Amino acid sequence: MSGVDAPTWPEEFAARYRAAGYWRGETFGGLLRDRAAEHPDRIAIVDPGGASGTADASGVRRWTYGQLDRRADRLAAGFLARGITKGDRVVVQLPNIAEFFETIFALFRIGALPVFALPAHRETEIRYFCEFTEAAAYVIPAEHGGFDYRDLAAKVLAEVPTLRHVFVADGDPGAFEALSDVPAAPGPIPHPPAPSDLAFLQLSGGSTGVPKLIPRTHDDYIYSLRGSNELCGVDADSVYLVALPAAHNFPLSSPGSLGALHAGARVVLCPQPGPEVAFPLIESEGVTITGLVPPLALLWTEAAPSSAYDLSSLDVLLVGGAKFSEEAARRVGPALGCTLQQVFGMAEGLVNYTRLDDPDETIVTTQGRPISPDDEIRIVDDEDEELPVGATGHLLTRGPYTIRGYWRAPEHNARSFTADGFYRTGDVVRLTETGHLVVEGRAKDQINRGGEKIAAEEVENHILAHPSVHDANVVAEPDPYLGERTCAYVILRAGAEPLKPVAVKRFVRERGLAAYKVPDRVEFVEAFPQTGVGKISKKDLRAAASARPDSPGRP
Ligand code: OOB
Repeated sequence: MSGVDAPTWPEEFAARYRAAGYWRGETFGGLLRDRAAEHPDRIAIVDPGGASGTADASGVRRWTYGQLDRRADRLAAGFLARGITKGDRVVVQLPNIAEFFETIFALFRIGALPVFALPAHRETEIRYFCEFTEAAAYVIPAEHGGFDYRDLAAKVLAEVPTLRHVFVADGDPGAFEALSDVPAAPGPIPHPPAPSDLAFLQLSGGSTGVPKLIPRTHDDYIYSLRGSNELCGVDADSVYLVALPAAHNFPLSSPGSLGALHAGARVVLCPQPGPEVAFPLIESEGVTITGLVPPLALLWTEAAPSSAYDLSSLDVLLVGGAKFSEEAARRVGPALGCTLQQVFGMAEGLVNYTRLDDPDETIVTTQGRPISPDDEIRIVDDEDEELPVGATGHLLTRGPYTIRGYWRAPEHNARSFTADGFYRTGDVVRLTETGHLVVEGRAKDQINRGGEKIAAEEVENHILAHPSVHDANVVAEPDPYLGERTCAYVILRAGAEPLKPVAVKRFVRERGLAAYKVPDRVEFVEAFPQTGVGKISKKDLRAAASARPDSPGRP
């Protein structure tokens, strides 16, 4: 991997990770080729949506490993013919449809880098991803969830000079090119990526004004897949249900769809994560494993006992992305008849799992332990001093699949990584006697809204753009379903027209921000609480939000 766009592992670490057998010199293009050669006729992808192309009588599309491999080859040739080459960035914003996999494997093969946007992102985020990465292309569905992505693409295309292509993967392409028109006869790939090259850019949850981009290599990510498969019991007979948005790191790699494809297993795409859509698919496709954020795990747990569907194929339910309460965790096994596996991971790297054979108490009370014996964990105080085992402090980590820096962000990297390369996770944790981590809180200025991460500063900046607003602070408040929701405290300008909360929400939404970032509650105040040295005290604001008499999270 080139050190130009992001810091990489020093050679002594890289050598160690290779010698230990973590980095085995595999690429994503190669792994699909290998699986297709081993068992071309096994089913790789099941897309129940029947979006387009070959569907069986029920509208379900099934692609074998051989078909996925050939489709990726042909699409790779088509991308090359359109001048998309190694190192080019391509913003991929697709829902859970089969074309997501065809697209990313085609890009992996030619060494172009998918930038994993989420379907919820809107103009502000997409324009930023395209501009910042100088993207050459943008891949969208025509419509999804009642939103027309072609309108969004037209705006972004007009604003971002590097953007040369918009490909529409599903539905009427309108003014753009249909992805299905791109494939061409495969030929030699001029500069195939090396295992140490970047494979893609993942998005950080972030705590700053704009999201950071996470550069992951073939070698490091594939190691995390292999390690995850082993710990989650994924093998060629597994059936993984992608219930969360496919591009997110959790359903992508923990062990996720890519872990399943690495194992030669079957990936079933779930268009909606609610029980009414997921449960029938679990029954009809014999799903064995899936991953959910806590609010969805709660819904599934509540729905399962009275469900008419047979969920007995489900062996493992992974829950992560946000803290899963002990009480909720205890209910999963009895309600769903499967093993709960807690996962505490991050797109920057480190992933912790409870082990399938851990005692029940460990499974319900901890967030697991790292994948790798070479995942280094430090728990430190505010001065970076190591704390005694069992004490609660800041989690720092370094290891064979944790990045050494964000992409093109040297100033931010100086703050987010220690001089010796540990990533400052922003999580506040403690270690149990058994070596399991318990997440106790968070030091980063972020709201974790049921697993969806919101950087307070990003939302504050948008509220501050309102002409009547003097100052704004966004904090988390407890929510019984989501765990946390957002509350914006706003000071209006002296003499400004009084505003209603709904006007602030509308203003933020109309600035083209993903809906999950729009504040759940807006409160107008005269002043913000201050710390002893006159800084605004977010701690006091959070306490105020939690203590409101009508706060839904109040016990
Ligand atoms: C996953 O990845 P991201 O990048 O969206 O968010 C990472 C952050 C962590 O730093 C932590 O603050 C929080 O999400 N988090 C948890 C958690 N899992 C993630 N906080 C408490 N308990 C948990 N179990 O969210 C992610 C990536 C891979 C696998 C699973 C989750």
